[in-house]
Formats: sequence, C-alpha cells, structure tokens
Amino acid sequence: FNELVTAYQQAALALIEGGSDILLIETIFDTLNAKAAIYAVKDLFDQLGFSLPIMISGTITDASGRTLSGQTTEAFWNSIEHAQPISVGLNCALGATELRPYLEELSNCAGTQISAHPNAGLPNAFGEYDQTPEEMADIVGEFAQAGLVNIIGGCCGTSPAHIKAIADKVADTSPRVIPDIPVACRLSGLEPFNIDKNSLFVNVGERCNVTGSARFKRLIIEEDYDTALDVARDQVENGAQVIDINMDEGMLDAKSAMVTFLNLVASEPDISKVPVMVDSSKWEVIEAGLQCIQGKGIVNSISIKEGEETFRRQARLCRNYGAAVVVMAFDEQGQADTEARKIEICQRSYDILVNDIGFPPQDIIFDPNIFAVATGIDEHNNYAVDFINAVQFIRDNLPHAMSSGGVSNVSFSFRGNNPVREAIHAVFLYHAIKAGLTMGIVNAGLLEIVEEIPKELRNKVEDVILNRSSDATEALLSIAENYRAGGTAEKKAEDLAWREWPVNKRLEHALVKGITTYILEDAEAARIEASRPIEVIEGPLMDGMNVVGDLFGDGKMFLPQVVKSARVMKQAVAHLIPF
Ligand code: THG
Repeated sequence: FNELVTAYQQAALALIEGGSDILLIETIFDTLNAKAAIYAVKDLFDQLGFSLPIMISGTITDASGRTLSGQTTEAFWNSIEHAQPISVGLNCALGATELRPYLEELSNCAGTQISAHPNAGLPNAFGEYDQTPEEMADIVGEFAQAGLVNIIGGCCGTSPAHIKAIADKVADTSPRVIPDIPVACRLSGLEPFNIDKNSLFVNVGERCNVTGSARFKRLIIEEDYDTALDVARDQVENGAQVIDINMDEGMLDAKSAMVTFLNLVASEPDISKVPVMVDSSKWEVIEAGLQCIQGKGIVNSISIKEGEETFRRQARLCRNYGAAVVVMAFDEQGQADTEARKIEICQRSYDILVNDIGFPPQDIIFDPNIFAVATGIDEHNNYAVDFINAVQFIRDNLPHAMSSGGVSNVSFSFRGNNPVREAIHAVFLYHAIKAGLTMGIVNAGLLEIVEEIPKELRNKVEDVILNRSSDATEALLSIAENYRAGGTAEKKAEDLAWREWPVNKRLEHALVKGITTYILEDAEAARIEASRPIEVIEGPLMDGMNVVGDLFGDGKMFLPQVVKSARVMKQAVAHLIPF
C-alpha cells in the first residue's frame, strides 16, 4: 500500500506540474489499489495546499458483474465514495452492451456524475475490435437517452472516428440528472452493506478477538490461520453482518498478526463479502489494517483520550483511507461512566468531527461504553441504564450518527454461566435497541431470544439491567446457579418439557429456537397427522415462520437466530418433499 502511495504521488505530482486540470484514476480492477491512489492524491493535495477535481473509473472484468478483486459495482462505489469524485464510471474490459447493467447499477447508487468509456465491443480472436463507430454510437447513445450518463467516451478499440460518432449522437441529449441519494452509512466488503434509519439491529461478530476468545488467541499464537479463518466464516454464516478483528495481546506482534489475517480474509469470499471492523487500541495496528482492506470498513476505535489534536489527525486519516469510525466516549479525563459524561463526550466529539473537520456524520458510530453490571459494587448498578440513555441521546440529538457497544462486556460478572450471560445480553439488547442502538459487537451464534427466557430469570435480569431495585444483584445471584448449563436435574427436565407438547407447537418451538435435533421426527409426525404433506408446510411450519417473522419485526429476534430458523425450516421441507 505504501509503495503504491509513493508511486501514485510521484505520478500525480508530475501530472499536476504538467498542467493537468483533472486527475482520473481509472481502469480499477483492484479497489485496494484505487484506495492507495485516492490516499496518495488526497495527501498530495494537503501538501500542495490546493486540490484538483478527481474522476474515478472502475472496471467490471466479466459477466460476474464484479471487479477482478471480487466487488460488486455498488460495493466498489461504497469503497471509493470518500474521494468525493466529480464523477464515477466504468471503463474497459467489456463492450458497451455488456457494460450497461453495471452502469445502470452505478447510476442508481452514486450521487455524483456518471462516466463511461467502454471498449469498441469485445475483441475478436486476434485481439482486435470490430465494432464500427456507428454501431458503438448507437449503443452508447442509448445510455445517454436512458439518462444513465453525464460523460461518455471510448476505451480499447475506439478511434477518433468512434469519439466523433458518439459526440454527434449525444449532442442534443440532456445529461443524467444526479439523483438524491438518502444519507446512510454505506459500508462494503465484496458486497455493499448500507445502514440507514430503517435498518434493523446490526450484528458485529466478536469472536475474532484474541482478548475476547481463548480459542482464537491460541489459534493465532500457534499460527493456525486456517482454523482462525473458520472462526470468521462461522460468524458470517451465523448472521454476523460485520466482523470485528482484534489482535491486541502481549504475546503477539499485533500489527503483523492483523496484516496476515486480513490478507487471508481477503481471499475468502464467504468471509470478505462483509465489511471488516479493525479493532485495536494501537493506532499503528489500525492503520496497518486499513491498508489491507479493499472495502469500506470501520475503525474501532478513536477518541479524544490523547487530546483533540491526535483525535483530529486520526479522524482525517480514517477519512483518507475511506473508513467509518467507532468513537469511544473517552476523553483526557478517562472513560465516561455516567450518563452525563457519556453525553458530554459524544457531543464534543461530534462537534469536532462534523463541524470542524467535515467528517460525514453518517460514518460516525458512538460507543458510550458498556460496562459490567451486577458486580457487587453499588456504583456499577446504573451502568446499563446510563448506556441506554446515552444511546437515546445520540439517536435524538446527533443527526445521522450511530451507536454501538461491546455487548458481552455487560455480563462479565457471570463469566462461566453462559445461560445467564445470554439472558443478560438479550434483555440488555432488547432495551438498548428500543432506545436506538444501531449495532452491537456480539457472539452472533449465541444470541438468546428475550421471549424464550424463563420468566423468573427474565424478571431478575431486567431488575439488574434497569436498576429497578437495590438488591437486584443479590436476587439474580441467588437464582443464577439454577440456570447454569447442565445444572440441576429439574432444569434438564424443564428443557425437554416442550417435547410433550402437541406436534404443531413442537414445530413452532423448534423453528423459533433454531433446534434441528428433533425436526425430522416432528415433521414426520405432522405429516402422518395431515391429509397431505403440503399442509404441514402451509400450516404449522408457516405458522412457526410467522412467529419468527413477528419476533424479528419486533426486534426480539436477530438475524443470526433467523438464520438458524431457516435451517430448521429447510430440513423439515427437505423431509417432506419426497412425499
Ligand atoms: N467497544 C468497542 N470495541 C470492543 C469492545 C467495546 N471490542 C472488544 C470488546 N469490547 C467486545 N468484544 C468482546 C469479545 C468477547 C467477550 C467480550 C467482548 C467475552 N468473551 C468471553 C469472556 O471473556 O468471558 C470469552 C470466552 C472465551 O474464551 O471464548 O465475553 O466495548 N468499540
């Protein structure tokens, strides 16, 4: 990345000294290279004290509709939008006809002018281009008439005669009207991931964290990167929409582990389709990580803890790398632990970022600090409430900014008792999401459903989370052991009580909980009861999926759980199909 920045900077400077009016970064088949070029040019403009307009043009290499490095058109745009180019377009590789669908996609998502300079058709067996100026002008003329483009030209195989034919053809056509693109946080991996005000809660996978997972730490220390990649893949398969990666650990060279892992992730499409959250308390690790990701990722995190100057510098760099940022509620005095301090620091950070340095507010994610509750220390009792109230403040007062937090932190005092920890996470999330929490760093595979928590446990947990009584911690502790996994015999009996329910209820329960263990025998039982197999699908299974849909719509179920439900549905349907 740094070598490319140096080379691009030399080239750009020479172009500027030679009298260029505009810089065009084009024929981009690898977005990470383009991001190095953008970084170089932005940094050069800063050094020169003036800037020139930038044009950007990507290349879709084949019928997959992707760049050579695997991005879809919209993901590509999300990755380079931070350049604020006067135009973005597509060129080379394909003829105009083949380019049209991707140009249309770009035209729909990019709030800037659109350019196209296609080849004169596809090359023949000798690598030559046969499309005549008239043929090409007809195809390209239609782009203009359809309102897809503002700037039009030619690439391989075109000649001055092609350009003249095109110019004549479009002379009387109005340019495309730039659409109003709604404000949203537009991230990407190989695919776009947009978060707007209608988005549901976003799950960020927490498991690729050497401090947050003993297993991941062992894999990285032993350099078993293949298995470490499986950890990332499992999270994406289980519904993580972003993956957090953290290599901060005394026994590791965090920077080199981050670079090695991110480079490996880049060549695993089922992982790199989602955006990456680069998590480190060391700026040099974050910067090294940003130099490895072609998508638009998230920096986790920056803050005012080392003063405003460092904060501004790091925020500007994040912008030049094209990343969104998590901003911790942390200032020169330390981490904010009360509602008032959280609000004060978030507001102050917002003002600096948005008003002083022009950072886009939709790329800011505030983290007002999730701390452990039920620790036995009275000062901690209001931590969850303080966080939730700060989230609400952010939603109501800091336009377009988002909120996030490390959800598993809240239950640290119940380490070793996962059922209780998961109940705490579910209840906490239920209230935080209602208050406007945009995203959370979570164990996507383990999210519990708030409706499914035993009443007694849910009530006691809610007392703790909402700080509803001074002895809430004591009360939760007194029942916690009863819910420990593999706990008392009663608990086990209770676990299987649903097996005695009528078959329709069993199917619904299996779908909502994502349990595949008994799904074949239950689907078979339902089939025997029904007069036709299809009735099992249209009846109990669809009823169960409707419950899932309602819980999802109410924010009581999350994507990872719905993924599990879908697997149960799939198995049941697969069993019924032969009948
Ligand atoms: N805010 C931001 N980033 C963060 C955090 C935050 N990044 C790290 C952390 N907090 C979020 N990630 C985790 C990951 C795992 C756990 C907690 C938070 C966790 N792990 C188990 C434990 O420690 O008990 C590990 C068990 C195991 O070894 O598998 O709880 O707040 N911006």
